[in-house]
Amino acid sequence: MDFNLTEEHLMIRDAARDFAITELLPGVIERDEKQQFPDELVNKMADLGFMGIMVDPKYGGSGMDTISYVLIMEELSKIDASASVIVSVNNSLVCYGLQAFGSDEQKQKYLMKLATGEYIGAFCLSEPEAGSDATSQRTTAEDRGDHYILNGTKNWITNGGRSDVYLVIAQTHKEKGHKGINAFIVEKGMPGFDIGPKEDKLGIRGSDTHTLQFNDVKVPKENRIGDDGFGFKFAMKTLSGGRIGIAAQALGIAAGAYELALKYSKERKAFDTEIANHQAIAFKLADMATEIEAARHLVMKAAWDKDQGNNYDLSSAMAKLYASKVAMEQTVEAVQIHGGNGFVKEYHVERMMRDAKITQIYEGTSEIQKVVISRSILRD
Ligand code: COS
Repeated sequence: MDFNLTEEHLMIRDAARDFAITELLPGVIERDEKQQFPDELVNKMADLGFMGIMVDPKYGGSGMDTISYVLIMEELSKIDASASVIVSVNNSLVCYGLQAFGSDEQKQKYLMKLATGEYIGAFCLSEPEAGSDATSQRTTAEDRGDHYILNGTKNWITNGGRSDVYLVIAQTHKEKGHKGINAFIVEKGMPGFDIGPKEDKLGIRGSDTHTLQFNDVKVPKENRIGDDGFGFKFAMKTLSGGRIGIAAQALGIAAGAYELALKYSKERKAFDTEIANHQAIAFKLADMATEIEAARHLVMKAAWDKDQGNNYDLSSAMAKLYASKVAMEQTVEAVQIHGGNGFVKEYHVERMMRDAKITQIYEGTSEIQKVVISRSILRD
């Protein structure tokens, strides 16, 4: 067992850290306030290879491993969780989904552009009445021979307005339950595909979240991913990897808030000494450091499992469940350590507290992670 990162991993982590500090930090408060999507910064992240981290270089990707991916996600998320979720969705839900399960033609046509950042991608599973209960898809994809006709609504779609390519899950054979579900590649601009207004959110306000409408959208048969009926398994397998990315995002939010709280507690004085010298604060810092380290181990284990070719359904669910809990609890503590300043935007921790909440909700709520974990341990 080796807990050391390789030279290459350290370089990748440092590159992501430098980028986050020099490029993401300056405008992060303003983007949060104005709900501004970081278009230019996404281009810069693409130049660094962050939009196709794990994609094979023959499809335009960086060819890195999952450990590199979580290192990048942690560093970006320490500063700007809105920017990091754009990276996460593009990498682990869209690029990975196409690389693992797409046809060669689909990879040539779409993955090349997604991995280089020329295109941005979105993953469309959630619906007004099917979020956790993902088999109850109401969006329909009627088989018309050489094409499908899509009808329905998708909710809370990250990168919803900004994407060029959308992976859409829909029901083709209702009577077959989850075995009747398919996944499709839908392009922006296909007739009948409409993007609804942008959501006004509590956190990750710089990311672009929309409702999408499909009204008789004609999708060519070659845009179906995998065999007929593979869509539900496609979604589940892809989401298992996505959960590693969101776990790393949660870890980064927690670690970023902790670093700010640690610095603040060594500067701010009360009762004639720095507040870090008061046990009430020192013990909070001790708990934060310990829980963040535990979360990091779970995130790394899940990433390692994926890189080794092990099953990572359980480890990714555990990593997401725990890291998101730590992110939520420890950002609240970071605000508390900052006292009145913690409630003020320029100190960053209030934004981190708001951003943390979504990590307990998207790509499977904490309750769903417990379903996955409990089923796994009861089955074994
Ligand atoms: N990989 C591959 N196959 C999987 C899988 C996985 N990770 N998880 C489930 N499956 C398969 C099962 O093996 C089963 O196939 P068979 O009938 O051939 O054995 C099929 O999918 C249905 O699984 P199951 O019976 O467990 O489905 P449930 O309806 O009970 O739901 C949960 C399973 C709750 C785990 C699933 O619906 C889920 O993850 N929901 C949350 C979805 C989500 O993350 N939503 C957020 C939107 S994306 S931001």
